[in-house]
Amino acid sequence: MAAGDYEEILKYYELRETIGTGGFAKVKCARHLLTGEKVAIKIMDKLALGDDLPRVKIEIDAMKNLSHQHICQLYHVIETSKKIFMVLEYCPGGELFDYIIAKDRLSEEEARVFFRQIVSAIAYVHSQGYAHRDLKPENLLIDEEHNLKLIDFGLCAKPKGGLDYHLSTCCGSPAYAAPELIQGKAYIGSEADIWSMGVLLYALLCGFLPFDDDNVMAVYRKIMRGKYSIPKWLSPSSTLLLNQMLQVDPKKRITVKHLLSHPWLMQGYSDAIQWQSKYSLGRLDEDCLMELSVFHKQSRESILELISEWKYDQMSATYLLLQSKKARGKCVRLRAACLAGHGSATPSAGLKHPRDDAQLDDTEFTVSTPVTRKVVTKMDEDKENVDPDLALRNEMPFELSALKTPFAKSQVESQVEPTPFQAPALKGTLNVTDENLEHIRCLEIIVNAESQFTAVTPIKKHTNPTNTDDSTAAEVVHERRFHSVDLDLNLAHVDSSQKKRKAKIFGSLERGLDKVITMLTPSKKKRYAREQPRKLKAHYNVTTTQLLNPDQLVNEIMTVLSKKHVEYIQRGYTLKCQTRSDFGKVTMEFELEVCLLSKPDVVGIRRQRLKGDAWVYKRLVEDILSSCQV
Ligand code: H91
Repeated sequence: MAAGDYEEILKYYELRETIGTGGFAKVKCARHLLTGEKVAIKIMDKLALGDDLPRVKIEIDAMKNLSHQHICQLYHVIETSKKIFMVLEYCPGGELFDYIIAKDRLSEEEARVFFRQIVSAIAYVHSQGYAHRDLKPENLLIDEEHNLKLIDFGLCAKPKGGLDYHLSTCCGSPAYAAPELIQGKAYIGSEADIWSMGVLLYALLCGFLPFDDDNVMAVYRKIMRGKYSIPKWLSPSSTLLLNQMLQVDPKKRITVKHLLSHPWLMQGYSDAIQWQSKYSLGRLDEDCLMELSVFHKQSRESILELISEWKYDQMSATYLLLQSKKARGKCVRLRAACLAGHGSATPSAGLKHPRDDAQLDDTEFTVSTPVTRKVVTKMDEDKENVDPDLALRNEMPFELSALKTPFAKSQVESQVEPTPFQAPALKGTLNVTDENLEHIRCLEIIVNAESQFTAVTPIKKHTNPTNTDDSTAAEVVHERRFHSVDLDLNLAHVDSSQKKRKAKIFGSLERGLDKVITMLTPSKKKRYAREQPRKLKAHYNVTTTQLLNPDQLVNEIMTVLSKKHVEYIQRGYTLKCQTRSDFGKVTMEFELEVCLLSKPDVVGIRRQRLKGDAWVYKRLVEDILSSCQV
């Protein structure tokens, strides 16, 4: 990344790791310097956006207009000559998609809790004259309180004459697209959203899609017919609701108004779904106003006036983040973290904030010297021994990290003989079809006397202007056509016992690994602190094992990745993986990280999709993990 492009955003935020990419956007985790709050920043490159630039403007306008408890909050928009940054509410629970697949499927009760929130968000979106047009579990995130937040308004529409007016652009993901939309007919946005919600509800209750095929045209044919299977675990009331939503004729489809008090959604609840926004941008919070007023040494009234403009600038962001802090029971307090040279974030130079000596509520965020932008956090603890400039940017070029990061030891070095392990019920049941898996290349890693591991070839950055992430690009060493393993995890095509076994993959891997007995050489356990994998909390994106040797696990995963021709770059205990299409385009990016979990003390594998189709990712990662003979 060119430093100049990020100058403006770095005045207010400390950027951290990339958490997602897709289209022309990259999403990074970051911390707002004044409040210490975690945020997500969607970064778009204007040049790469080209003709899609107006879409981004529509998305930003929509998000400025929409403020709701189940919609991801926009805090700040920064536009520079080259980039557009959207600062958004951070949702630590990640995508609903990952949550569903980790659990196989949700119980009717849990699905109802989530679906009520989805109906609430969509009823509100429609009430504001918008249609979302890209509803899917990947676009619903889980927040700290386990509530859903709708994201990605890039495809939304606000018909000029109101929501009853017809739209004509066919957009969204094929599997969730309404029949009238794929036929290219004029359609009503809200009706198309209801269909997608039907597909979504089916995915929640079943863990797979109602209309699925490797071939997009076949998916379309299935959608047009509107026939889907009803797994035996679906209750009659769930089946009825799905039927009402998945009506091919949009005029026969249930409306959002009827959903608000639908019997299925009311089971166990006494009130209809509350869709009105609980946030009011009109009435400002006095405590937050006062804190801003003290911090900026301006009257309450002038601060109130500035906030009321809702310019989605640093003032809006600071107010909204303070308010969110307060709502979470944290102290409404701004930090003097960015005193020097940080534009509008700067209170009068040389003057001390009246409460600068006060105890900070958030111990993980301690303020360093005013002249640097560096903020010391818990997350930085594991960065000792690292070039401070790079650690500050949180982006280490691969070459450097290969030299500085102690890598998992090679098979040669680690003498431990892994106990062969058959992933129960999985080995032999997975097939990869040629269509399904793209031709993938492999990056060789060798042992280097000095650095333990480093890449064989000099790592070159891709020159692709759209790839603004410094971290993942690597020169490919050799190419091999991939035809060997067959993967067909499309659950619609297998008999029910197989389906069950396949659907349980993430869970069964854990149980399988439980059986593994490994030895750990004490000398290898901890040579120095940075040889350790990260310690993470149990999360549904983490598969637990009962292994004690993380190095062995990393090596095992690397072997499987090479076998499956998935390109990867090793960074410590993280494997950054990618697949490509026949044409060399990166189709999928994901990370597998070997980590340590406590209580019980086990080794885990964290998985995270960064880019690519969620369901294809699911099948591939299931295949990789089940092939790990650790
Ligand atoms: N997908 C369509 O994976 C593939 C953590 C995480 C935490 C987030 C907050 C906002 C957004 C993403 C977050 C996030 C893209 C966000 C909001 C809007 C938007 C986009 C992202 C991924 C990108 C990373 C996302 C999930 C979706 C995580 N993400 N884990 N907080 O348009 Cl409005 Cl693209």
